[in-house]
Amino acid sequence: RRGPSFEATHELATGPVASPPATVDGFVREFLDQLNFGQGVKLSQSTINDQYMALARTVRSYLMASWLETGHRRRKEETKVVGYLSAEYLLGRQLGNNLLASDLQDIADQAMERCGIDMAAVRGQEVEPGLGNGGLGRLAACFVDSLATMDVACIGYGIRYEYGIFRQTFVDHRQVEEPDSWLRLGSPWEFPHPERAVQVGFAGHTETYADEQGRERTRWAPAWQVRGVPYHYMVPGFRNGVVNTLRLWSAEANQAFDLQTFNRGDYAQASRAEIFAENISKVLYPDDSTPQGKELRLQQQYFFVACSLRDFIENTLPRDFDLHRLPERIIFQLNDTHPVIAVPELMRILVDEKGFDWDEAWGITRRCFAYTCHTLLPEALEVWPVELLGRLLPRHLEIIYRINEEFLLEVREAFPGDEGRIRRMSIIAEQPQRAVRMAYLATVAGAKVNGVAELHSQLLRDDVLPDFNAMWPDKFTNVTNGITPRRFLRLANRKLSSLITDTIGDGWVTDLDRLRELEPYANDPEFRRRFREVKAANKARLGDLLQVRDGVELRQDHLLDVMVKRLHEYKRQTLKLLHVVSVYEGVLSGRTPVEQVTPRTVLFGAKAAPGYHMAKEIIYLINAVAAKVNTDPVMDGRLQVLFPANYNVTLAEKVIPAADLSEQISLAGKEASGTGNMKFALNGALTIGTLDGANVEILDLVGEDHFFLFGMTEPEVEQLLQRGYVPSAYYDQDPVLKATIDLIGSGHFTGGDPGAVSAVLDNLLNHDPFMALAGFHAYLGAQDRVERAYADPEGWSRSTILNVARCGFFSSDRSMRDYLDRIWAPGQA
Ligand code: GFP
Repeated sequence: RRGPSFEATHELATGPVASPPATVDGFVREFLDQLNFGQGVKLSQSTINDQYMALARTVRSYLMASWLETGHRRRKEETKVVGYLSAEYLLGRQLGNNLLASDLQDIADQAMERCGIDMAAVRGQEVEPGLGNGGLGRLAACFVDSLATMDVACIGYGIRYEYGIFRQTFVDHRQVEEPDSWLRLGSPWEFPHPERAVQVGFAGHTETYADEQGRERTRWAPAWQVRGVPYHYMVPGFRNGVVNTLRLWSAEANQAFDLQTFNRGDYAQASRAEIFAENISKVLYPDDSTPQGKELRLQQQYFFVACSLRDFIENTLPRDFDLHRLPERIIFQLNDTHPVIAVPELMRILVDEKGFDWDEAWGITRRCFAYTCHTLLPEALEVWPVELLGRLLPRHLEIIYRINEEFLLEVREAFPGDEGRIRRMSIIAEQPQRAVRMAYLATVAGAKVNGVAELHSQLLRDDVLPDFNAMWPDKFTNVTNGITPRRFLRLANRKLSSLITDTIGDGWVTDLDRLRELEPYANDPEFRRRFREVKAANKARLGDLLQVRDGVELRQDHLLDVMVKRLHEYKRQTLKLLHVVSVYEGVLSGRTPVEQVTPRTVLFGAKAAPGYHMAKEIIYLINAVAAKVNTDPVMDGRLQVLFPANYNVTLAEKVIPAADLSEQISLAGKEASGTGNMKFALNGALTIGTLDGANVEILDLVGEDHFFLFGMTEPEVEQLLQRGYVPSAYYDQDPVLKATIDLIGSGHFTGGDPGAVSAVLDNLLNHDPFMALAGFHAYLGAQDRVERAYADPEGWSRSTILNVARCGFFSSDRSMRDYLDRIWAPGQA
């Protein structure tokens, strides 16, 4: 297929596969081979996309030997595997990460230069696979990175959505969603394996029959089937020769189209089956406000776990493997409730297909799953109406009923006569409609259940699943989330990385606790100066990007105050906005002389779920306020509000290293953990935040002097709720809050039209479920402290350095160690 270099660098067929030589020459040769023989173009005629594809494939070929070797070794050693089941992976761009992991960054830079290629432009060509919504999906991506770096056997299982999270644009200040066609130009990182496709059934009926020994058995006769085609992605560890696999499933019709119908000329009808099947993996989280949407979502969930279980049992384990020993070889980690239908699926495989008796199968199943909960919001705990589940997966519903029946017997035995408890704990809810509580099913089946930060795990035990905790206290544990230092420090913040490495060596990249060694340097004026230089350079880099990407100017002399995360009321973007408006209103009304305003740029990044009306109204209001504040001469340019559209991982990598202030201001008891909070602290921003999620642990580690804490604690929130929360009382009593809200309500930001903001204001004044008004006063106080601290650059730098030095705990490598110790430990198999 290729030129002579192929023979020279690869042993064919018999021997191990070797990578091309890691020299600039070797790289150039491989790259040109890929361009010529892979893309079919000469360098002189190649487009940027050709160059990107060829470069990606070149990097791939360097990782290939490690990938094959890792797979081979895992099979030989018969290691226990972590099967991470996640409906989302928010991977970010792959090229930079894979160059970093394979230690080819410098070689690639030189090779491209030699070929006259603009490396930055080539990197910019990559469209990130946005196969996730927010924190949960990004966490999955961090976890698989860490597991590879720690050489833990892991297969990440998920869905290869043809369209990831929508591309956000703003039209007249409002969010408009466009399809994210990330595969339009092809993805060089995926390896389709249609020959490993598996069948997945849906609907139909179940029937009983007598087997050869005369035992009564059940089988499921699905009404229709689709093919799940796996696409493999490399997950390289950091320079350790390990490459794990991410296996994402794509749905295809068994029969592409009906030829007879096609020949009759009815083309639409002929392709119906194809369209129907392919819809399953078409879009990430389709809007589920319609019944059709809900059903599709359940189809997605069952589709990917059925494919994954089948793949592991039939294709990954040795052919003659004794499934009694399954827990020795796999632990399926359920990333939230989306994959929980895997529990009855494994039971179905064991009982119906493999002939296990029920108790035996249940004993195995209970040791093969563990469940991570990521929320505290009751509405985010999935339930599936019995009617829908029974129609789509009739056998699974029967199995769930039986699991529930036997579980409730256990409860009765443990708490005799406590019928109230039995009703509360049932996996089947009776009100408002009969429905399966997926979190309960996961808790019953899971060997362990964990929350994602200390506070969250505690609230999970006390408030969300207290009855289960009473029954099985040992089942519950905590693993505080983490982030990968490779992508979010080493890759995103090259300058800070170099400074750290120059100071303490490079061991921190895989042992983030070593950042502690930076602590003494917080007192070193020269180090502080260099630290500030890094921040300034990152700010300039972000400024350049925003100029090109969004046509806006980032003021380099401003405090950069950042709130990036998905748009949700509980995260309280409105509280941040009220602060902005209050600063503006202060100047406008003459309360504050403009010279007293700390020059500040507030940068928002957020997408609202397409069906979440209030979130979209808040986006509108942010944009409307920005338009006014940014241009009103009264502010003298001292307050800027930027809201670059389409916040994603790629943008995050530029924004986070540039930030001075990190906004983590959710109402206490609502944010399960947060992971953005960790990324900012590790990149030298100070946090203004509440005692919520992992903020609590950040505060513990960095200390109160280096964190701007404000707001109620979770018990205080509860007390206020008990007393009766009346948001309008805060409005009536706090003149600044009143003036702020009145300015918004006057239509000042909306061309004189107060109606345009009434939904948000009504909600705030009359409901305010997340207590933004109650938090306002304390928040403004904390912002005053921010400004005083910022006025002392040496003190501020000292704090930021201490944040970096003390946050090594938040490496996802540590999270993975905790999962291994507390959940996946081989002893529990
Ligand atoms: C969810 C929770 C966060 C948590 C992440 C990861 O994030 O508090 O940090 O999961 O555990 F809300 P989103 O997917 O909702 O952004």
